[in-house]
Amino acid sequence: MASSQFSLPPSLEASRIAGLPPSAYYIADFISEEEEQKILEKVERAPKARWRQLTHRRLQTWPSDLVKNTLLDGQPLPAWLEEPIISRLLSVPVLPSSSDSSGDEKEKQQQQHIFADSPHGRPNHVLINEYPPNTGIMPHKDGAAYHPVVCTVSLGSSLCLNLYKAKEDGALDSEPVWRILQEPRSLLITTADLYTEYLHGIDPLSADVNMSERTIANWSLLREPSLYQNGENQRGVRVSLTYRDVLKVSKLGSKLGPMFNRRP
Ligand SMILES: O=C(O)CCC(=O)C(=O)O
Repeated sequence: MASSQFSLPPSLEASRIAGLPPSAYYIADFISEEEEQKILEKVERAPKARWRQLTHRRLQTWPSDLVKNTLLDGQPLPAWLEEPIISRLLSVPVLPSSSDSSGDEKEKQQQQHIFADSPHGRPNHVLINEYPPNTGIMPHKDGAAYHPVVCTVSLGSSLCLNLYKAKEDGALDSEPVWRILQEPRSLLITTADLYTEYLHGIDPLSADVNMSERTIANWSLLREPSLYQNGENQRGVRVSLTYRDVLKVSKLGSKLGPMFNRRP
């Protein structure tokens, strides 16, 4: 049954996408419908200068663009991108706590969240992408600027993310190795090998087709698989929030003052 409330698993392990290389997690109801609406309003009301228009897609970067893979320290993320998403993200341990834990150290490790090993212990950067139907993003890797943990919250509409394996010669198979369906209000986390070894992309389609338990890696974790019983997902406008920890943060931004790297 569809839920308008958020619902978190006891640990990410309970939301692991089976069959994918280590590690990907999918939480269908990461935020509530009300929270989704509030964030969509904030995205929509951002000053025009915040948007960067690409050929088919537009995007916002918060708190600012990277300069040579570096975040110029100066402004924090705005409150509406921090709460509730980041605190909720950090509240879910990666592993379940076991009843026979012996000693504090083991207990501590089990309670660690997904950004525990990242340089800043939390995401410090958010990319907002808007995908009307028939738009997507070319297969790519996210590169060296970020700690290899990517948390994507989807808003507004569902679509499929494709994962590709690059061949030895760098060429790409035209068919993805896996597809992950991202429902509105869901959180997808990809890490480790999925970050470094595989490419991800979104086909520019009006509808995702041929979807089933066999072809969609996270089918068993979907909120409402019954919506896609005919194998199709008609796309609406999907907005994604991609949370990452930028490895290099320069103090230069704060020294030069807020006017330097400020977007409105
Ligand atoms: O919107 C998404 O889910 C993917 C975004 C993405 O791949 C990127 O910004 O690098």
